[in-house]
Amino acid sequence: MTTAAAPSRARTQEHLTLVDRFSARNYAPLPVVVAHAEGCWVTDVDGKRYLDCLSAYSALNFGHRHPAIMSAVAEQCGRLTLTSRAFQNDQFGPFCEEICRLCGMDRVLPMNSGAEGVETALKTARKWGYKVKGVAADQAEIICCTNNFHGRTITVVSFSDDPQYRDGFGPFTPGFPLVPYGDAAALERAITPNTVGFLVEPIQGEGGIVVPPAGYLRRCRELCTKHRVLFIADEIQTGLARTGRMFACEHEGVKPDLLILGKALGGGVMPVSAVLGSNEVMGVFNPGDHGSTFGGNPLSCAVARAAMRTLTGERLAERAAAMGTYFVEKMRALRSAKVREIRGRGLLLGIEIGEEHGDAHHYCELLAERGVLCKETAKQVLRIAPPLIIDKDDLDFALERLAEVLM
Ligand code: IF1
Repeated sequence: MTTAAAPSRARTQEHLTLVDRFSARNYAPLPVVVAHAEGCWVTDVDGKRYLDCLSAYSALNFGHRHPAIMSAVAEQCGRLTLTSRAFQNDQFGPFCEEICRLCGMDRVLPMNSGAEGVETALKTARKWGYKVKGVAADQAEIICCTNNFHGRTITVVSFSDDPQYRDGFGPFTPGFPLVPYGDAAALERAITPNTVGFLVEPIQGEGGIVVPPAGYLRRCRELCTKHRVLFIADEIQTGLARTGRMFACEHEGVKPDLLILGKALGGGVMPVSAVLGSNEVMGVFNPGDHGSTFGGNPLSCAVARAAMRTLTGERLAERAAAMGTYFVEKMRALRSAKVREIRGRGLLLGIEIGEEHGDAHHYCELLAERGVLCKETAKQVLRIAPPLIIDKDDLDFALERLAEVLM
């Protein structure tokens, strides 16, 4: 009896060979070479289809090439793409108004990558510390959390506690003491008269989809208010409907002093980040203090406006909450002996694999063979973060394959 020929992976192999020869080896991606994508599905160069359960680490909350976002891109590309901030452009003012209203903040400073947004928030907090709070020059401290991930610049990895993210990149930027994530008492003990900010992820993504204890964010908010420390929420991954609310801080009724957005703000098209705050905090900037060539460019403003319209128009936060509840219930019903814990909020979910059953990357490989793409986080955790437009049929496709590899 002849067996069906294994599907050709010739084109895939061609691309893997090119990348191996010419790219720096700063990643070890799954051997999947994507050529086309639409909605929640991608197709590789050899024609194999996969359900995308990573969403480019939550940058694809709307799915791939969402029609409303793509038409905004096409329309704007037909008129104007870039001016620099040396001049104004007709997308910038409306973008600023719309994002401030969405976030309930007075002012916004737009940047590009998430790390640039984090750096901008750190500079804002330090400047506010010196100019408004009255901290002595060069003494400002910003408290961060263990197990954090806020990007890859030298200052940001200066306060990482992951040896790999720091190895070979010193000397590091001072002024960033760490406290255990989830421990508000430790935060209070770490605050000094020089503390100007507290930087926190409402849920730690790369740290392993770690949801803090109930009340933690609220208690930290109270402590920041009491000690006049800026509560800085890094919602680059958790924000914009991913966790079932527009912002993850809303799960505890917390309003940050500085809000950092990125990833999905770019509509799955281009890097767009933003820092938002009150007039008092964002008022520390004078012309020439800070900026970037592409920050606030007309194309990124048009894409971000379309992204915000889509988030609210398609009620994606409610959808993420409902689909996330559906997924977790079905996943728990499997009662897999290999699964130690299922955690997260909305469609930012982590499936922790017991160490005796191998690491999460192994299951990512098994799932990719079966047409589901996801990525491990913190070695033992399968991160499940599909586009927020996903429906139950596609979630069932993922659940069936998770059952195959975990039962
Ligand atoms: C990589 C991780 C996720 C972020 C938070 C800032 C940034 C990120 C909470 C910086 C970026 C990305 C970076 C990407 C992989 C991915 C990631 F695994 F690295 F940690 F999502 F969990 N704050 N996260 O999650 O934003 O400069 O990348 O636009 O570097 O491998 P960026």
